[in-house]
Amino acid sequence: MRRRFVRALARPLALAATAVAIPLLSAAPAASDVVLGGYPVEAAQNPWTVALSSRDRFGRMRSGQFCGGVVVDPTTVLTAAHCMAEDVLGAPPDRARDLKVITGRTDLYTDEGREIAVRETWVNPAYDSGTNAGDFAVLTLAEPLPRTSAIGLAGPGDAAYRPGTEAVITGWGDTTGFGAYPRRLRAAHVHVLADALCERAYPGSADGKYLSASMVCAGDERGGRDACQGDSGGPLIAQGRLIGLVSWGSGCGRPESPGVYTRVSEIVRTLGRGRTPQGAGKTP
Ligand code: 4AZ
Repeated sequence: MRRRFVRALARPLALAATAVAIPLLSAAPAASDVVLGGYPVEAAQNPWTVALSSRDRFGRMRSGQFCGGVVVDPTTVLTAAHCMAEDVLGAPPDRARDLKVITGRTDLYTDEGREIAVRETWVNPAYDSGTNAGDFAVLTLAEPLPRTSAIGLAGPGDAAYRPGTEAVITGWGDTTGFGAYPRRLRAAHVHVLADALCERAYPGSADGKYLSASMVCAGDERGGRDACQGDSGGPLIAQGRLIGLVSWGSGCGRPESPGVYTRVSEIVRTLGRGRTPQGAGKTP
């Protein structure tokens, strides 16, 4: 997944213009369904969904967007640990000088909303890039966002994890699996899937290994609706609570390869043990 993600880095630069001028959507069978299977939404209606930006690394065109994030407290954003990798940022996160969080910007080609500097980054030291377990990081913002932008976190045993629960993902990621990065924020409806489905799909390979203690399986059993490159770190929300962060998967939108999300209840458990900077992990 990290390799795929890194491959995706060059693509937004090369294809952002193409994606708009000649929608690759028309070339992709699953396109009408898509994040993959999605539909356009407004940032104002999803104030907890933020874009992570580095124009130095990803260019100016799409505001430098390269990952998603979730506001969980006025000064705290959760994202994926793999978004903070040195091969993504070009430097350790504390030296990625132009790393910003963008809020309230539906269309990445505009300057609407706010760009906020990241004061501190904390990457889960237990993140395992082999299995992808523990794929989360905590960003502390230099300026606070309104409390109403934050979403509550699912804790251990939360009913929203029951398989079959409806959930929604949001992001500016690839809408086709072929590098069509949209200008505007999109959402897609998926379902929480049984751990057994992901255990079967991901018993352990170069992509990762599904571990139910720290990951959530979600998608569409028929395929089509899924998160994809560029959505990483963004939210999986069910019953009004954050249950997952977009993390990995094999391809995008394939029925036999569901999306894998970092299990938020496990983040809560980890942060609750006081392994993070001050403020991180508090439920809003
Ligand atoms: C990625 O590489 C990625 N289909 C994110 C989500 C999924 C696959 C890959 C899930 O960032």
